[in-house]
Amino acid sequence: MTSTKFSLAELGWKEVFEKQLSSKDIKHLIPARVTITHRGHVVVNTGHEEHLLQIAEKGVGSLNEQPTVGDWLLLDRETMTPERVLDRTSLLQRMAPGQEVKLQPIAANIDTLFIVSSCNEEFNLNRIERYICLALEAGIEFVLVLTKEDLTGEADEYRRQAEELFPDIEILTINGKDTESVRVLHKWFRQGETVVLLGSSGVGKTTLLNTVNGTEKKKTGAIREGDSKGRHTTTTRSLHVMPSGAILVDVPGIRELQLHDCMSGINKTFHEVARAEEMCRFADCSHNREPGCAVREGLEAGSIDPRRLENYLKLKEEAEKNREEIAEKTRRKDGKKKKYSRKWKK
Ligand SMILES: Nc1nc2c(ncn2[C@@H]2O[C@H](COP(=O)(O)OP(=O)(O)OP(=O)(O)O)[C@@H](O)[C@H]2O)c(=O)[nH]1
Ligand SMILES: [Mg+2]
Ligand SMILES: [Zn+2]
Repeated sequence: MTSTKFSLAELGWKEVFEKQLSSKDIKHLIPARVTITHRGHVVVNTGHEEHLLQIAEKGVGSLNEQPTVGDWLLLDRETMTPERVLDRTSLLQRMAPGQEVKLQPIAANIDTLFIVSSCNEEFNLNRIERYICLALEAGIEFVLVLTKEDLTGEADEYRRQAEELFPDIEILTINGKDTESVRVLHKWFRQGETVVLLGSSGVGKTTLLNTVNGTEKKKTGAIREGDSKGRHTTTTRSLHVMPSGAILVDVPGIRELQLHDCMSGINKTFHEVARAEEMCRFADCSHNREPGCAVREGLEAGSIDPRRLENYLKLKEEAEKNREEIAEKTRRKDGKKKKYSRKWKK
């Protein structure tokens, strides 16, 4: 973000945040929005100035939550140390990649998710469904943005396939490098509203941001020839106020979006499968040989797509497994804490 000054409203401040401040808070604390997250520290903007804050990576330090891009923090007026993360209007999170069982916040206080995918081999219906689950779980609007339409004669075919994913799904095919072409996105660029761009590396998230912004400030990278896989050009999450007044959040490419505790999002995304499943005679129906299996009937009648059924079952299992693992870890941690506090009391 540049040094331009903003009002809090321009940074996305809303009444729901204002309401969380007591009169004592207003006297001693000032709000600031997280605009950049690095390992171990974040950059926040108060509207007047930017501050670099150290955030303990293990545990949350003195804060009630680990802040992520888009979060609103309250800072001590005198020392500028963060005191509190305000309750979020929405939170996008996933299982952190790697061996350790933990959650990773992606972005907070988001109004719209742009699921960015491109009109080439990267396009994958199963993957797009993961992002839809994430948006519906968080209760935010989503739009499917298909980039690189200029590189293919088959943009309409990609669009046609994606139309099957959700009733009235908004799909935009664009050339992210072209100012005219990205104009269709402006409908979602409302003053003070925050849009996050998520998708695999190389699909053109930063390019889109630059075109909308009318600058070439942020680095974009050429993708490797042959496999259409990006090089992970963007390495930090960052929040940008656009000339239109909208706020765009750019995130490094996501290799694997592992869902956590996402049942409501999954049921909404796969509404036809979930509805059929409810009508199966047995509550624990495996949809194989049981009599009165509405899912199998749906498959035979053609009202359920076998690909969607398979992805639904896979995501459900994954989200449930991750939920259990996180819950187990939290129990273990709480157990440890209790043990220590007991020792302390003796
Ligand atoms: N022809 C064409 N090229 C595009 C389009 N969108 C992006 N590109 C190119 O694709 C490459 C990757 O774009 P980036 O914007 O860096 O991709 P990204 O999604 O930000 O990637 P990460 O930061 O790694 O997540 C760059 O060479 C862009 O110029 C498009 O719509 N049409
Ligand atoms: Mg990028
Ligand atoms: Zn069944």
